[in-house]
Amino acid sequence: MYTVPKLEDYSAQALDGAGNELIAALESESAAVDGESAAKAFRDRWMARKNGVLTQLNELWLKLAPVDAKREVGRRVNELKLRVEQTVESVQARPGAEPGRADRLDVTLPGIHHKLGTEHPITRTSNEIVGIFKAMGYSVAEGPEIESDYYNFESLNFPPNHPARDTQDTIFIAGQENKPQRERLLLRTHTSPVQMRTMESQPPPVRVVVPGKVHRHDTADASHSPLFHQVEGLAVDTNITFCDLKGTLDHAMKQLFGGSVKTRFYPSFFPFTEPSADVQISCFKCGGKGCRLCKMSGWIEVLGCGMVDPNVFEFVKHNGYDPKRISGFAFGMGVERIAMLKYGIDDIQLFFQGDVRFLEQFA
Ligand code: 2NL
Repeated sequence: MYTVPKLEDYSAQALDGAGNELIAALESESAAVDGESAAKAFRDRWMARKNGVLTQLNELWLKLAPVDAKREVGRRVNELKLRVEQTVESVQARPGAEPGRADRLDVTLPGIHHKLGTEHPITRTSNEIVGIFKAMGYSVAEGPEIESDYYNFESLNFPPNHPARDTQDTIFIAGQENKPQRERLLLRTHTSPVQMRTMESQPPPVRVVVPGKVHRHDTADASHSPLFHQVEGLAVDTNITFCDLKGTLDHAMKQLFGGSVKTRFYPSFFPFTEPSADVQISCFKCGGKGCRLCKMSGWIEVLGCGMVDPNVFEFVKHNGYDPKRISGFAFGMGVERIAMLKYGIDDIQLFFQGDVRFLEQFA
């Protein structure tokens, strides 16, 4: 440990040497300071009025200096004093040196609680729907959100320029005018392209459900969103009938909304199914008597379905889908719509805003 020596030689060289020794001690001791109490001891050792290093410099160097050296020794002592004060100040400004930090660790305090995340209600609803069909032997497929015109439209019996395409409010990728129409890229408006890809990759029998994001050029409001989620399904085999469709979807709706709901199949139109139907469930809120939820009708529309149009099978005929030999049904539902009904949510935007006050209600 450094102690202030008495000076015998007052040459510039000797004063340099003594000053450098003091600075070296100051640097190495300040580097070793760790924590609040060490910082305080460091300050006292160097700056205490009584017996601090600076006081000793005054006593041993300045006061004992011969008259002709006093001026030069005083100048050097002042420089060293400044240096010591700056070092002490910087040591006390270190994090952990100020009162109440590193030296006051209370190990009995509770830990920092990190909140666990949870499944988004759309993910949960999508998984629940998919799970109901998995339990009936369906497999699950996913596919690209950027699709070709061929898979999104042409192969699904929307011929080029057919007005049914207008109902899809499609978002197209720009700058593809020089490509043949069927190769032009777009954001898929439904997950049906994945069923077409499934039929291309495997012969019948097929039982598959396809969850995923879909896109429509819609302005957002309480019931519309330009991005939403679908679960579609497809069953193809020999002798698949409309009865199979009804039984399957009736079972799925009872699983989803409760055993006491009834279903009815209301005539509709989709380009890719013939015949087509909208599926309605009896109102699970009023039991069919009529209320605000079912707009006094007793019935709520929940999905669309139908028997796969033979024109669709023509596109995959070479892969075992000869419409003379096989038949199939298909269906599609909007996941947001199902979730809004199940959880009594009146604004679709809540699913996309990420407001924790909304989301934590599903935790
Ligand atoms: C709805 C209606 C539907 C389909 C989707 C489909 C797929 C293939 C062949 C035939 Cl590959 N059909 N999908 C069929 C009927 C209805 O969705 O309202 N979705 C929200």
